[in-house]
Amino acid sequence: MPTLTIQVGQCGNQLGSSILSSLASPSVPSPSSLTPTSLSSSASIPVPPPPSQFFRQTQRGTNVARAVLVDTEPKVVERCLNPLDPSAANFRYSQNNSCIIGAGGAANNWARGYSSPESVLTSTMEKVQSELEKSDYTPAVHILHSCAGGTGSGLGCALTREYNDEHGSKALIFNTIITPFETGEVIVQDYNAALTLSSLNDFSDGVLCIENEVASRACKKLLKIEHPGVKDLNGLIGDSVASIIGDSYTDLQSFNNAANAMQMDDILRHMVPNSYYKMMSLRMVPMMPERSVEFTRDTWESGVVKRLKQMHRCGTSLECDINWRKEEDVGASISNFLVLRGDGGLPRMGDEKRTGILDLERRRRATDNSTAALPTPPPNSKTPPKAASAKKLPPTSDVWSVDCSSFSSPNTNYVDWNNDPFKVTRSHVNFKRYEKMGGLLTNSDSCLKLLERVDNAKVKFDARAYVHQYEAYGVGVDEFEAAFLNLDETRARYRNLSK
Ligand SMILES: Nc1nc2c(ncn2[C@@H]2O[C@H](COP(=O)(O)OP(=O)(O)OP(=O)(O)O)[C@@H](O)[C@H]2O)c(=O)[nH]1
Ligand SMILES: [Mg+2]
Repeated sequence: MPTLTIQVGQCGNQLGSSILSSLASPSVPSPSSLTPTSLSSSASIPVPPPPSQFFRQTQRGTNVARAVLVDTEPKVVERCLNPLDPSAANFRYSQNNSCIIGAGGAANNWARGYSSPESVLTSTMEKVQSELEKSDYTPAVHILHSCAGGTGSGLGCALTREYNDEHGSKALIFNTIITPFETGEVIVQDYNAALTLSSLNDFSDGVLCIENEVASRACKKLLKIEHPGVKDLNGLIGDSVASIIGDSYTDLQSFNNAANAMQMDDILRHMVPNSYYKMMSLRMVPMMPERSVEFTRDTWESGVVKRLKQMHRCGTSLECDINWRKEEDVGASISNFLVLRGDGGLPRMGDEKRTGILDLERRRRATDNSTAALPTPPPNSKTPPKAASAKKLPPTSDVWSVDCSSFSSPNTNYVDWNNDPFKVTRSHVNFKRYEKMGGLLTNSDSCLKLLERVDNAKVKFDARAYVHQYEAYGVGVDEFEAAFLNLDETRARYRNLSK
């Protein structure tokens, strides 16, 4: 079943491009997925196609995103449609699927984006409809936008409402939103964020909130990028989201058929069993500089899964903030969805038994000029080349049998009204260059920190600061008060989870 991506505003379009590019990246099938014939043959290792959920393939094999691009200014959409270096792109958008409405943006005003003329919504929904007609089912929709600007937040919410009105009975809506840095960006960002969250509470089926602040910290602390730019943030966020929504399976038997892959609808149904609780957060392990990936060996239970569990336990988004002394979950969870990708590993240097695979891999990379050379530590790398270490290596394990019971009840603190709070899916296709990786989607009271930021908006609102700018587009005192009430109720519900 397909998933339609709708990218709205600057952030939505740039981020959508990164997520789709990550989904379309050639992954490395792990050794266990190779048959003896393919190991001994001189053919290169087959690279699995990108998930058909998100792409159509043309007869010439080009991946075309099932996506609609929307903005109120042309620059970003045009860059998505016509990348600077088309030969480096691993997918493309359909030129007909873009809607550039107006010319000057929505001036960081949620109300201006939300109250876009009917014709704007109609022309966007026509593009959506024409994409829907290319598939047999009404797809789930993934809507991407920031919640600080005017177009992504306001128009993104209006499109969510519109899709819900037209297709809500048949299809689910998943919003991925970017929350702004806590200070120093748009002066009315807290208003825009509050109005966005409240509106999505009403019309979306699930909201994944990603904080720019956290992404930036991850780039600095884990990817060792001194001054991360938007491209760095999007690369990291794109990988994290793709690690969750890309094809994964409940067991090895279902792996052979792409139709069995976990779909966006399945993820939403699992994550949001009760429509009063729609907010999700995301974690990914490992995050490390590209140059270090090749030299790192990890384990499953005592590595990837244990670190994700401890991050979940202490409510932190990044591994560098783990507190290993915490022995119990700090809060209560409604649901968790864990995705494990990879296997016992790409061949290790000097592993005689795997030389055949190593040769194949070397040959494959030699013909793939978009990938790095074979393992040789970069001259100034500060990361110790763990892979080349002569120390005892962990035994090769199999992703299909990794024990994830630390996420099951009672090892994790779940609400007692959800009978099926934990799901794990897997794939032995490696995610990009990671030998083993895990992504974790969580619906828990960890969203409270974000909801507390709404208080900043209330302080401004009490002084009626900038409210007239919103009134000019039909969002006045009553609408603000209704939004704050909506979010106060959401906050109270999440708070009560731990009581
Ligand atoms: N992670 C990430 N954040 C972005 C990106 N572009 C903008 N932002 C954030 O998004 C917010 C601004 O929203 P934009 O998406 O630029 O605004 P817009 O939706 O185009 O709306 P207007 O320009 O006001 O019409 C700020 O918090 C930025 O930090 C991006 O590519 N990636
Ligand atoms: Mg803009």
